[in-house]
Amino acid sequence: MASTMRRTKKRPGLAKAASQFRVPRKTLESIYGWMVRLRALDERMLTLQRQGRVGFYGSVTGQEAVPIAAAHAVEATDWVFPALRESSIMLVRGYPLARYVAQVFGNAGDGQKGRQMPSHMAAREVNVVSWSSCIGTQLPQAVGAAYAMKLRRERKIALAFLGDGATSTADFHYAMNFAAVFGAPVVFVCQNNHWSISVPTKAQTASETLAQKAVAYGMPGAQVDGNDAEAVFVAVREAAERARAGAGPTLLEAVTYRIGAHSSSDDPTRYRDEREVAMWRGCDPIERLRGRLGVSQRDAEKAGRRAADEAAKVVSDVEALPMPDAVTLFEDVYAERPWNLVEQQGG
Ligand SMILES: Cc1ncc(C[n+]2csc(CCOP(=O)(O)OP(=O)(O)O)c2C)c(N)n1
Ligand SMILES: [Mg+2]
Repeated sequence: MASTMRRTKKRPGLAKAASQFRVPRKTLESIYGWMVRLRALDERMLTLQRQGRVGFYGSVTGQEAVPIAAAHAVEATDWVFPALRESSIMLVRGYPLARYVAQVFGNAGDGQKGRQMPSHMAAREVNVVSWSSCIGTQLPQAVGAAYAMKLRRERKIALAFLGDGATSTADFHYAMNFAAVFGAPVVFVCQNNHWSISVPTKAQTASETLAQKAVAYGMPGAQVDGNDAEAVFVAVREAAERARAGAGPTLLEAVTYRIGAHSSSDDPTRYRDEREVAMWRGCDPIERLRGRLGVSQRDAEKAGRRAADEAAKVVSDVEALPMPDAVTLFEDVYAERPWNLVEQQGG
């Protein structure tokens, strides 16, 4: 029996901030600023949803370090395949906040013309692919895109996000397998936020960690503290550079916690213990980076207020926009519009 088992060369380890990359202070300050802005935006948008002004919203409260630090760790030309909580990478890449917020309203300011579910932002201009609500489907798509980049010798990578729940999908399996076998330049970042709606991670897998799943596929895997922005930056940067250099994929497990509800349609008080939430509030990633940077409480509050004002201003501007023009219904599907659509459109 032992002869059929091979000893694995690579063991998942904990990526530490003190690695070969020193994260410049300016980068950490930028990460901090974006995390503060994202938290304020989420608070504003969730309030709007509760007031019935937008239909749905998914916040990332408590998990800001992962998307924001990852966005800083890769090149803007790398392609991002988000799971549920990484749309903010678009903002870091320069996508206008008003256009981003308009997506939630689905109005005339929305680059997606009101066609996607609220909170499912995407834009080709910033290399962020549209995400689908179907868990895990982005993973084989990311691997396929990454493999194409390799064949074209582009030296670009795909950054593919997933939640802990997505590790139970078939898509996860064949994405991981294909990526390792074909050496696709992809970095998988699994946000283990301890819950898949009401299913806790321990009921999701019998593996000790999610990172160790990488070993079986033959790629490096590492667990990283997902509430430590600096550690996330280092881990993603290292994995991205390895992929870029032709050394293949990596699975990172960012251990974090979803402080809020799964989405605006969820009530987590029905399935989880508030003491657990309180414990994780004490590991807040923004507070952590504030301490690391030595930002005073007063300056932090000022930055929070500035971010809240910015979110409120953008929301009031965007909410005043009309619905998308009905004629946009006819756009983007056909290169040459068939006669019956031309007729319906009114010539
Ligand atoms: C294939 C599939 N199964 C089930 C669902 C319903 N569903 C939506 S979100 C979700 C939980 C996802 O959890 P996780 O991957 O941990 O991401 P998180 O929401 O925690 O960020 C589930 C089960 C779905 N959308 N798609
Ligand atoms: Mg989860």
